[in-house]
Amino acid sequence: MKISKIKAREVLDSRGMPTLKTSIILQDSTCASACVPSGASTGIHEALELRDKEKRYLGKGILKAIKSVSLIEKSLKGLSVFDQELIDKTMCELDGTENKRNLGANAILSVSLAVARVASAVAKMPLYKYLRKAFKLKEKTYLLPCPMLNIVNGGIHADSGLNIQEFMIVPLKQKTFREALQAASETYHTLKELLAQNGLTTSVGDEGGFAPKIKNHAAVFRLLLKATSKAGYPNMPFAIDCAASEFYEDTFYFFEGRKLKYKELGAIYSNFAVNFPIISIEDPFEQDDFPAWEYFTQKEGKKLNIVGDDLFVTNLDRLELGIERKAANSILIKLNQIGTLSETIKVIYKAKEAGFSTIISHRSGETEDSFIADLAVAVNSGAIKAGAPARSERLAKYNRLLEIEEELAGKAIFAQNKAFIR
Ligand code: 2PG
Ligand code: MG
Repeated sequence: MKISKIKAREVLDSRGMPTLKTSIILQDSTCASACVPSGASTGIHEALELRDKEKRYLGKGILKAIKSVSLIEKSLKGLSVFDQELIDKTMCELDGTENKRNLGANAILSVSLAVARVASAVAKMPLYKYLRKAFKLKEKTYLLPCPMLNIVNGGIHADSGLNIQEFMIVPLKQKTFREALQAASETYHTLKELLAQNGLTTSVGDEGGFAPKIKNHAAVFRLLLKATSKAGYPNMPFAIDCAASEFYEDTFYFFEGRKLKYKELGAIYSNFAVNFPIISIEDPFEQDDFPAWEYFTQKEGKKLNIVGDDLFVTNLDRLELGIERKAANSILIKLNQIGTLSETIKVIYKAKEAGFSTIISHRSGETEDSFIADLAVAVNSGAIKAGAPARSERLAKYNRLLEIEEELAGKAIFAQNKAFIR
């Protein structure tokens, strides 16, 4: 089935900023669309998100990226939608740069995802099943990913004053995805009550988590412990995303009002992990501070999941460097950090081959698109991170997983402890 038309439009994301929604129309009029997300704590090595840098939308318009899609349309017209890898390669070649700065990774990704979606419609397959077929993935069984839900927002996603960007709960002891989501929701609402009782604000940050003004990180963990216990889930583990590049300058980390060297910061993290049920730490150090990452992975890598987000930016070369240097043991996967579905899948399988765990992730600026839910199931990623169990752009992903779990009844298992097993 061949591509006849590609149409991109400017829509708004969860922060009210422009992003692309792109539709692919086939010769028989079958049509499907995809939206792309947008980050705030972006890594410097990410593929380029093309923005207009003009007056409208405070420079954040994406009309230039829409023009890129028109150029892409000319090269892809007449190609079969089932040739996902050829389509992705054609777009990369048309762009011709390492970081997709000509056409923009946002433009390219919107087409890449819409192609997969329309192809799955033609194949009359759910997207997760189609992705397995299109990329000849070997998995035979299905794993429902364990959700990692960010229920307290800090860093640049909120004005809470906390250095750590995300405090997540990880309901991996539950038996099904549905039960895990229920446990997370009950904990979230219990936390809301506790915050109110303590005179703290219950307004939320960009990813739907609460954003109370608590300067002390340990106090947040204590509140989370209270919330999980009171909600009836006393053994629920936690995870954090430090997004440390945001509080790093000139070899120092500015954390809780102190100026620290990486070993001192590592000791604070280790201490958190002794005192609280933390199982996973994302971006504990700056994106190019390899000595810090190596040191910490050597020290804590047997006990903790150490996740590279800004470190790897879903980029094969960065991941290979990290594997070689033993700089982490887990990778966060974001489609828009690299810009095509084919490249993303390659990175996921490289990580798996190296024994890394994989976490499929949303961005802080999201849309109603639930593509990442299907992607997580297609590749049997043990985990998915899609924000709080609140706000529709976050729930679109979790609700899609509820649907998939139902569809795969008896054929799929919930990841539980397999989420991070290497
Ligand atoms: C992260 C993400 C998503 P952003 O750092 O992991 O939670 O944030 O999209 O702002 O980069
Ligand atoms: Mg991150």
